[in-house]
Amino acid sequence: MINTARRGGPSLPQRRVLRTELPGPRSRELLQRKTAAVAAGVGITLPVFVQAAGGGVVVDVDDNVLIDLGSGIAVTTIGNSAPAVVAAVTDQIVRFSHTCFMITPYSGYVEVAEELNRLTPGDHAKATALFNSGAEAVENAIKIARRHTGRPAVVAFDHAYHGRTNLTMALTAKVQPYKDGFGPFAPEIYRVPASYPLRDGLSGEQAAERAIGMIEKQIGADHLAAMIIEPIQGEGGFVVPAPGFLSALAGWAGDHGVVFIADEIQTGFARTGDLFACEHEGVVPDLITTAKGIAGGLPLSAVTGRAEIMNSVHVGGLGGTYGGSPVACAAALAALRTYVDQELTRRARELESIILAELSGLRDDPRVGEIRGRGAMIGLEIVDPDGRPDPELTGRIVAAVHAQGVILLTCGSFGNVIRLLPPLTIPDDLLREALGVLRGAFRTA
Ligand code: PLZ
Repeated sequence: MINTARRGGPSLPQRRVLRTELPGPRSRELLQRKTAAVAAGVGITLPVFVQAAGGGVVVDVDDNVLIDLGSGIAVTTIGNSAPAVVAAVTDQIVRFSHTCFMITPYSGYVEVAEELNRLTPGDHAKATALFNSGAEAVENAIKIARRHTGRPAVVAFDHAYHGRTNLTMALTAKVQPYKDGFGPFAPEIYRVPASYPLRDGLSGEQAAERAIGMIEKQIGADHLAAMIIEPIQGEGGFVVPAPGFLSALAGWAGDHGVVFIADEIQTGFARTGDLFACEHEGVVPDLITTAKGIAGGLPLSAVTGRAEIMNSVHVGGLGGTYGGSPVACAAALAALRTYVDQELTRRARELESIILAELSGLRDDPRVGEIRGRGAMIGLEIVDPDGRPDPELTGRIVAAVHAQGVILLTCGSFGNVIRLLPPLTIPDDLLREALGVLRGAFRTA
């Protein structure tokens, strides 16, 4: 039977089906056209071209049905083509597609701002500005922090990832593939060590002391506008800092007039089992950047934070042609309602229990240095017999998983972390099946 599904969403049959080798003939043909037409710098993890997706599956153009453990890098947390998002987008696009909020505004933008002000950590007065991509939100958070403080310097951390634009490349730690040959980078960015319990063995307080000591010696708090940090590092390896690290940094920032920015672009919106990962540590950031899961797959990002910081920018100082597009805002309102109404934080915790139970046998495997993360954001750090990062073995395991029709991503400064980011709409049995495939790949690799 050929799967003729052309529509996605949760009603797609939720089972893995392999009809061809991967990639199949139609995908291979498209891949050739891609190679001829698309800039070579745009890489591909798994070259199966998609025709539909929803729930926990992705259907390719050869009618293979793959299990999705990546959510398009933590974007389709509420599932691909979630019905509420489809309805909201359809309704909006037939009314108007664009006016530019800075020219003639519309209510959707305001409503998204109100929702984000309400949902993000802290009861203080807040304001929000909307943009298109995660990197753009990070850029704007830094602009706002500099305007507010009148200071130039910004601190980022080892293993950080904040984007691919010029300023955000400077904030991002890893040279390959993100920065190689793309300099010079933005000035006044300083990098200090993060907390990486598996590798540094430090408590949260000790790691914070190390970072703060360096900041005070090498930059000086008086010159520092902002400190930006991912509460759980994403691209850097799903590194959960030792308890107390984030709160010690936030406390120090607060004492020195430094704007504390939580980059929750990957961790945000129920992914980690709370609406925002900061909440696990009781940390209330001054500014928070969000994107990815915010709008069910449409491009939208935001900076939300203390009203007095956000509003320190002169009128006209923030914006962009498409920022807070009416279609993306309609999608975001539907997505944000879904997170709350369906209590998806609880669902993320359920997925965490399933994942940890299914992978418990790997805890004693010497090749697995650590299984870590929160909610539906779990990583496995792969190591060699001496405990050093083993990207080569990681690549072999992931390739074996891909060949079995499971979409799986890696991350980590050393390319040795397997990361699980399933959509929260994945059925339990499908998730278990995908994790069985992963266990099988450990046996054969
Ligand atoms: N901040 C914490 O995770 C995006 C990058 C994929 P954009 N992460 C996926 C790639 O290889 O380009 C990310 C993030 C954190 C910022 C960003 C940047 O978000 O929407 O990709 O610009």
